[in-house]
Amino acid sequence: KAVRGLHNAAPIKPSHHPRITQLLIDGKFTDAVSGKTFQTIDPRTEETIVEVAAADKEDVNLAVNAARKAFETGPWRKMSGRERGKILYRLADLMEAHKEELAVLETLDNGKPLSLSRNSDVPLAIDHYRYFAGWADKIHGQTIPVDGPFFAYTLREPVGVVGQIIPWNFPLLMQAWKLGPALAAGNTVVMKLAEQTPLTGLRVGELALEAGMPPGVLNLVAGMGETAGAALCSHMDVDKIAFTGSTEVGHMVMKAAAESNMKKVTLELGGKSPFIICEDADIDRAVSDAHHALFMNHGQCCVAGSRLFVHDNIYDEFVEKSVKLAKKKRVGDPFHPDSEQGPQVSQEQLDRILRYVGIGQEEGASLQTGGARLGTKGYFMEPTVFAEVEDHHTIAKEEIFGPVMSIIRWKTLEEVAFRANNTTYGLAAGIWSSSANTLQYLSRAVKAGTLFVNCYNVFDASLPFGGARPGSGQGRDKGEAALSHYTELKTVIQRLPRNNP
Ligand code: TXE
Repeated sequence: KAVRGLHNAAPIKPSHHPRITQLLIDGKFTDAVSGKTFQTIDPRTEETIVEVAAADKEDVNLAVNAARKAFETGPWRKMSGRERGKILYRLADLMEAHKEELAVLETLDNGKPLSLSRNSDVPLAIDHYRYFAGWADKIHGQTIPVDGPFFAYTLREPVGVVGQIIPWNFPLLMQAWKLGPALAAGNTVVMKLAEQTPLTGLRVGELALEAGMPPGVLNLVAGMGETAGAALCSHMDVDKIAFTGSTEVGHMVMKAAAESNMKKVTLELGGKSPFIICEDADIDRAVSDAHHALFMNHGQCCVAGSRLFVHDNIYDEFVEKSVKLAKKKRVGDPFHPDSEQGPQVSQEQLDRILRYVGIGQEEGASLQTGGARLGTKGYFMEPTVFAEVEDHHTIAKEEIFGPVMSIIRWKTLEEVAFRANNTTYGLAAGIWSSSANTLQYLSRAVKAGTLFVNCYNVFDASLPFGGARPGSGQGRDKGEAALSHYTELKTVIQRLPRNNP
């Protein structure tokens, strides 16, 4: 049964409501110093879900002070890795015990289908805490042979007070990607949650306290980027900042770090990921993978396969099948069990997507389906497909971050590899072929931090993730690689009483 049209129906009542709306500072939930709040909006109805305390510079200062005190004098750093790991495992268990509540709050705040929150965001976030809980007692240095009567070795120590800023597209998961390695390594954290989606992050803060995380180890501030976010980036007592968000703000984060105390910086920024479909691909599976690569999470995905390069010989069939799939997509209330696409997160994002659709048409791409807002209430957008997109079109160059597929033609492997790389981004890429030689060639030729081969959107906690080129940022989230950004390597050289035997 199609649920298109449900965007106009009365909204389904969620089974859980947010309770936690204050900032978490030094182990306590508190109002902002200014007493100010902001509204978090239900993207289905455009109505306020709840008012949330709006952090500003003073709150960030308090949170950083609490994190500093907890780092220098609290039990966290002195605790064995195994003890810290136990607390992270407990957090994961508590999240599991409250998984339905977390899924409901995530959908309410972000608009993604409840099935996606339940089957993807929540379990992936829980997995992530468990994965890094397992690392907590396995972070170690090396012994290194040196000339002379010395014993030399390295220690991996926590960096200190870490600032983290996350976006709204995967609120729980981005929180987990950032907190997992930072906490496992013994740092203390001040995290700024996205202003569009603060609800699940705050609830996880409450669960972290329940799991036994000492006060000041995890501080959560909700608030605007220009105020709370900027204050965190420029703070003189923050040792490292980790950011996920737009490339534009990534520049500001780096600049603020450089102009304050030169804190360490890792950035996970935007993308314009190429997905190259070869003529020998299993066409139905490739169409389905390309569909999910782009439309997953309503296109609000930094790795979205938003430059779909399809070989000339299969182009027309591919477009036809892709359009058919997009037309079948069920858009409606994300709490409806049949809904596959809910509303975009905000008016701002919806406007931005519609603007890009207009530019695509003006510049001569062929709109095959969609292209308009659905209904008049809620940020619902029609699944949209453009064909005959050319490399110079704006929609082939800039991140749209919405359910808008752009299908581009190619003819030779060398040419498509060059065109795929002809961008400042390099977050992810996909290739689909049944030839081992072609896959080997493209796997090496295409520049990307993550390459999906005959698949897309696989996000295991153990796999490093990040940008291979400046426009997509620097450093890696996830996997063992993430730990290197949250530890300092200390080299210790000790004189031996006599030369080695
Ligand atoms: O991002 P922002 P927005 C891309 C995507 C999207 C576009 C704009 O293309 O359409 O960015 O989205 C905080 N100092 N991505 O405006 O502003 C902000 O409060 C410090 C890709 O939502 O970058 C939020 O917590 N922080 C991306 C976070 O930055 C600041 C995911 C991200 O918001 C700040 C999201 C400042 N001056 C958007 N200004 C991805 N890589 O997945 C804002 N923030």
